[in-house]
Amino acid sequence: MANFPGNFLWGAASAAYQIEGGVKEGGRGRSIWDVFSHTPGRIRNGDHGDVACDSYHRWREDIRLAREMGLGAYRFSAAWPRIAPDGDTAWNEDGFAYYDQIVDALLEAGIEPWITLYHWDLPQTLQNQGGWQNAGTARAFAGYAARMGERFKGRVTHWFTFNEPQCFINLGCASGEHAPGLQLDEDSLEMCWKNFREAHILAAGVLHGVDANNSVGMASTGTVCYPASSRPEDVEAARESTFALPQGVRSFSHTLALDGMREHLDLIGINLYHGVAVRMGEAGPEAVPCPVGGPRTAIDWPITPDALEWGPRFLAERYHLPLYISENGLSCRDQIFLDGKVHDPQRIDFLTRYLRALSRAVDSGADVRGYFHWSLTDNFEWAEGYSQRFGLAYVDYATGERTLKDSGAWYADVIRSNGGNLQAEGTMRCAW
Ligand code: GCO
Repeated sequence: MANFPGNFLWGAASAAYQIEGGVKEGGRGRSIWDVFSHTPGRIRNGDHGDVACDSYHRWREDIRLAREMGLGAYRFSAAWPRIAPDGDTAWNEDGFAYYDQIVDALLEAGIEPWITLYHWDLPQTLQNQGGWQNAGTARAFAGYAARMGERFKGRVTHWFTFNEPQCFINLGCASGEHAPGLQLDEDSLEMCWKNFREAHILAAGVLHGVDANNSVGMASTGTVCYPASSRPEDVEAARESTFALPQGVRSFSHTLALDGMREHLDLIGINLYHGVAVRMGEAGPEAVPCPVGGPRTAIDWPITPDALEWGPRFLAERYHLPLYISENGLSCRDQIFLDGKVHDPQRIDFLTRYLRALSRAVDSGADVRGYFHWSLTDNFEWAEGYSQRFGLAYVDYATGERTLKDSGAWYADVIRSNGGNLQAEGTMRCAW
């Protein structure tokens, strides 16, 4: 059974709007998520990100947690409206200064900062000018990327331009479940895709121009299919279904973001939470439904560890680029127990299964170089508000206090042993 390569990168991830709060501080402009979350009926329970985990003030505590777990890297996003409050070239020094502190503290702690430039918080001013339907947004994004590259040159060398274009275009502009809450027609959606692609290509170009050492990727998502059995025809059915041309705008496919982009990417980030079992039927590939009463997370996503083996394998075969799992994790109904701790055996069990699957992908030769757990702390889960807890650390939203969960201590062991503890019989390591 596998060992992860010696230089395998173990990290955790977050995103600005989900953790920062401080939405009116430090000269930050408004983003589409500020407006959307304050529109009645959009977010569960009327929640919003005005305070969130208050990481705008408590970022030191986040880094302390990261250090305690021994993370090799922390993937976080910069809020574009902190850097460019109106999305134009009126740069906001306070915004840069906020991320300066974080980057410097991470480096001092021996943790690589990996910055996502766009985790969905478009400056509202740019939305008012057409948002992703407007080619000007792509040019503005490239300007922002250039400034970020210059500011962090020599300190940050790993960049994700975009997080999940499949989501911000489909959920944001087609179904309207996410900001900016639009329901555009097919032609307009096509414009969004075109402008996003252009934005990535321009930004990758400027980041490489600023520093030849920069590695530029994208965090992509999509439906991953895995074979329902080891029969070669089921493997073929799963491979085919993972990349089948998407039917209609609601389909989430990696191909939408990654096909044709190879020369503009140094690495691929895969956000992967669950997949679909597929077998070869009489008439072609067919999905095998999840078992009735089968395991599911608190957000009701099925628990399908094999997806973390086959997703990376299929993407490695198709794109031939270094892969990082840029997000994987689950929400649980976490609580503080009477002993003051947060016991989350479901998370440890889930991660053990998924990381064992990932090690099989590595064994098979897929070039997977790192894993970022989603998320470092509990945070604002978009349309679900604060109802879903994905963190390795629990956040008491009333006080802002963070408590490392059992899974956080366990993940520290994963990191220390480079995955060695995943192979132990049974997985439970609970203090109770
Ligand atoms: C996404 C985002 C994250 C989510 C996470 C859990 O994948 O939607 O990248 O911001 O919080 O995936 O849903």
